[in-house]
Amino acid sequence: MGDMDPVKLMKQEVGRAAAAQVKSGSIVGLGTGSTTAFAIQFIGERIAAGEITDVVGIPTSFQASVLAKKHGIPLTTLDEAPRIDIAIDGADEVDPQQNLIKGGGAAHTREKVVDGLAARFVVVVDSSKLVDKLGSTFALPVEVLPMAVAPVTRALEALGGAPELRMGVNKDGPVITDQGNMVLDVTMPGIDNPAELEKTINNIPGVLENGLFVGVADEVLIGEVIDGKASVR
Ligand code: ABF
Repeated sequence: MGDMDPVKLMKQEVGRAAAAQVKSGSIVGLGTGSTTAFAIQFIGERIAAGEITDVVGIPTSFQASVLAKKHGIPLTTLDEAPRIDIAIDGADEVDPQQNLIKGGGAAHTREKVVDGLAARFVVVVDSSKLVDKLGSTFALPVEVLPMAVAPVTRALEALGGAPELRMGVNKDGPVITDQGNMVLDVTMPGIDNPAELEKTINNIPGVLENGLFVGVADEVLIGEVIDGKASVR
């Protein structure tokens, strides 16, 4: 396996497998995160090699836009695109029903728009993201209007959550999303009914979107390393 870190190898292989599903003429939802970054790279390589043509991307974040431009994928918008044929995106947790927690990259609001519109939403994860119950390893991200952080915090606590304002890399200030909002990461002991919780949280005034993606994924590609070799299932 050479000296490449096994997690990076998993992400690379699962990104390659997702990119292989993109057909000529497709409108592709481009997700956010380090695993999807490989899928974007490999889509770009397939375009450059002439393997696929007439592919355009719809980005889910400024990060996805920058990567798409770097790898030569033309971009369009939801105003222009009549449809989205396939969306490729990462996740922070995947349960046995293929429900997801997303938002580790603070991009889940635009991701849910794009991933939800896609005819086919393909999730790319390494095997460490698989859980029996959502919320068991990853706090649920909730995008919140800055003026409403305090009341939303109280409402999430009333639901049994333990919300924390997501701070930036330098820890001096909060993360600001592409929409100019803040993120509360809510530790929830195992989520029993993600469909109900997703609706309840989005009904709290001041909440833009939460990271529960219930019944959205069509396929989950799982990268793993077996006997030193990366494989995808
Ligand atoms: C993004 O990808 C986020 O929703 C999710 O948190 C993240 C996963 O990142 P990575 O692939 O880097 O683990 O879609």
